[in-house]
Amino acid sequence: SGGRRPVRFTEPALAARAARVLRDNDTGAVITAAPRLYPHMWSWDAAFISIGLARLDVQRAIAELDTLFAAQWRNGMVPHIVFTDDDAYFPGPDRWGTDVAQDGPRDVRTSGICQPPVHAIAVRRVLDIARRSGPHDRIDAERFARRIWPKLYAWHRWLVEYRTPGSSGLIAIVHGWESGMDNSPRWDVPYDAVHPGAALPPYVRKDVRLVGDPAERPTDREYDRYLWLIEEMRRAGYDQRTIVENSSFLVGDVFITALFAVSCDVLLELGTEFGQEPEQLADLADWAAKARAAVAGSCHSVSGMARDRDLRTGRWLDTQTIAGFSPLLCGGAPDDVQLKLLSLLDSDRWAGNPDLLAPVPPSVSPMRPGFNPRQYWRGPQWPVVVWLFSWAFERRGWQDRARKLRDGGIRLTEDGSFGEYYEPFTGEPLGSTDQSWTAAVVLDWLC
Ligand code: 9YW
Repeated sequence: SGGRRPVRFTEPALAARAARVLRDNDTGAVITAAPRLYPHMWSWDAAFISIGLARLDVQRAIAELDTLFAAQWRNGMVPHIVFTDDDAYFPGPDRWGTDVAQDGPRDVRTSGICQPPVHAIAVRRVLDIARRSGPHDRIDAERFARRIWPKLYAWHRWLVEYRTPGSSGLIAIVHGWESGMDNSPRWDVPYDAVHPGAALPPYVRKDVRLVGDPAERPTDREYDRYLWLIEEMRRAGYDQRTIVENSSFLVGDVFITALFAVSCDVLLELGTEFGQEPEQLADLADWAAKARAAVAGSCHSVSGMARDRDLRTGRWLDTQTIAGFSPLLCGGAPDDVQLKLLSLLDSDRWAGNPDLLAPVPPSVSPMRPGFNPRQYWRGPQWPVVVWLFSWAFERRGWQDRARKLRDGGIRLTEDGSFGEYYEPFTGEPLGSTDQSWTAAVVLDWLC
């Protein structure tokens, strides 16, 4: 390490390397999230991975999403991890113990929580790529989109049915892992109220041995809380209503809510094209509108930044992180708020900070106290988050902004390491290397 980046690959060489990462991480059954650190299928990783795969092999992209949705719970939840039989990751299936769940899938073992709903976005992207790549791919991808649509609808309905408690309209998470931004300072206040009981079974972490420096990962104190929440869910038999009612962590996640809004839009477009039931299409329009209103309603009156809400205490969470820009993903905020957010994004507090190697937003503002340029979701840049904003900006018709983020994303990743996350000032890759979703979004940018 040492933060030096001697190598800059040309775009064709970078694309070839990205393709190789996806092939090397392919077990034959799934593409693991990362070679050693994450030897299983993660839900939102699989969505991004399928987008990258579509550039190489549409069949393989479809297979990946089919595998994920084969693990969908009978109540509609798409689980955050689908386990392979590798035991190098903790917590594995035995610790989760979801076999007790009434609604769990029968043939595979999974975790008992979910991750951000970006799957409709992936299906749309795979379909668009397949349509351009030839008649066979087009036919296969259209059949696939028709076939997976009801499963996507059931997944979205699960989020509305079980995860919109209270009146904020925000989609609630019951574990920081559900946000995909595990140890983001967004969750510090609600995690302070999680008190691991004496009954927390002992455990040994495996992640800290697999990265260059354990300080790039969450702390042991954080892990105790992560594991305690799993313990609570196990005890509740993974019954959703009980969990949402009693878990010591319940937070309205504004970033997930924004992604949900735009994913509902996309699913509505697909459903309209493929002639799905009018009532279901109406549901999607309704859910999108409500989610969008909830995101707009969370914006701080001075900064304009969107906020999460602690649903146990009813308090807004004011920590300024990348999630504050959620309204830019889904739209719906008043014009003055949107302008404020765009100029904040461009400013030296965020992507315009002159010391950044690549002008893309870090996970936390480099001007914020507590910003840590090397630790996970507390400061580093994550290519996959950059991809989401560039995709959303393109969809919103902001071509120049989309292009700038894409170019910044390439600048960040052109050393060819496909880091899990990056030190924003030096561009040093951190966490895992050869991370599948990083390779996938780079492929999408380059093709
Ligand atoms: C963990 C796989 C996952 C991502 C998450 C990220 C990390 C797993 O890796 O969590 O054990 O720390 O936070 O968003 O899906 O890439």
